[in-house]
Amino acid sequence: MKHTVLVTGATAGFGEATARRFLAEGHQVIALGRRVERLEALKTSLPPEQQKQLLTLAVDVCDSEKVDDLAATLPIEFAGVTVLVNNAGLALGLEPAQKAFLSDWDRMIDTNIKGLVHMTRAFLPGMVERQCGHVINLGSVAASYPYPGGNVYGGTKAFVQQFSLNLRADLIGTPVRVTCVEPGMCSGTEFSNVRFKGDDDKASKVYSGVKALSADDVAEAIYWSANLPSHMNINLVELMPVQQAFSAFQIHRG
Ligand code: NDP
Ligand code: 8X3
Repeated sequence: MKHTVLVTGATAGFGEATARRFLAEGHQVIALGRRVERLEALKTSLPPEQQKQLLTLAVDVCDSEKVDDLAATLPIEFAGVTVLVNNAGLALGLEPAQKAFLSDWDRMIDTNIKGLVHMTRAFLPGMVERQCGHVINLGSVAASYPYPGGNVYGGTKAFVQQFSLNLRADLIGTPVRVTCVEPGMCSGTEFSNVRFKGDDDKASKVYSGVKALSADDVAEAIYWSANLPSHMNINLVELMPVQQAFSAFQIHRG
């Protein structure tokens, strides 16, 4: 089927790669992000036929009034979203909890939790009414595996995982699907540049010597989940680079 896919955070990283992937396969895409110039650059970089399939909207997912009205204000040819990709999100800082900035914690909670929840609440009723829809949430391996400095970021992604599973419980009896995609280390996006607040040197060192996942790899998992036969629901997709694995518990011996 031809989808109308709304992707939040489509100005960079996974969101942009996901928008491009769906457009290349002939689907319609509504691309959201705050940076208008990036949305314009995405549009002008596309071949003319794909430009017609794309609607760009400068929206901050933390602007709850705008988000709550979004579904009702879409142009008719883009109304009836069939796939909502809740991708906009961020990590800020890697300080231990006792040293972290409350303003960073607030922003992660506002974006990764409240933004995602408001977007979902805005589009879910239409999906249920039309008996067609799929919510794909971007979680993280940080939801399941704690690491030093992950504190609130990991907490927000644990919320995303559990919210996704609970949505499935509520949507039983409808054909609406819910998937949580949980990537591990991924390079080539702005994730670490944002986490380290513009210290690009520190950001690039995170991926030194590792063949990390790419944004296209994650877009592939999203595209796959959305295009399986309609009776199949992928609950969780956890993916990591081969060069990433788990470490042992830390023991502090006094
Ligand atoms: P990027 O920083 O490359 O992209 C984040 C996107 O989110 C940008 O398009 C940004 O656009 C948008 N965004 C951020 N805040 C807002 C907001 N308030 N309103 C609207 N859009 C917003 O990150 P990634 O692509 O790497 O990450 C995407 C998602 O995947 C995030 O949820 C992240 O937590 C998760 N993730 C990332 C991993 C990684 O290693 N990269 C691994 C696992 C999960 P703009 O600034 O224009 O608004
Ligand atoms: C992003 C991956 O390991 O930096 O969610 O938390 S990690």
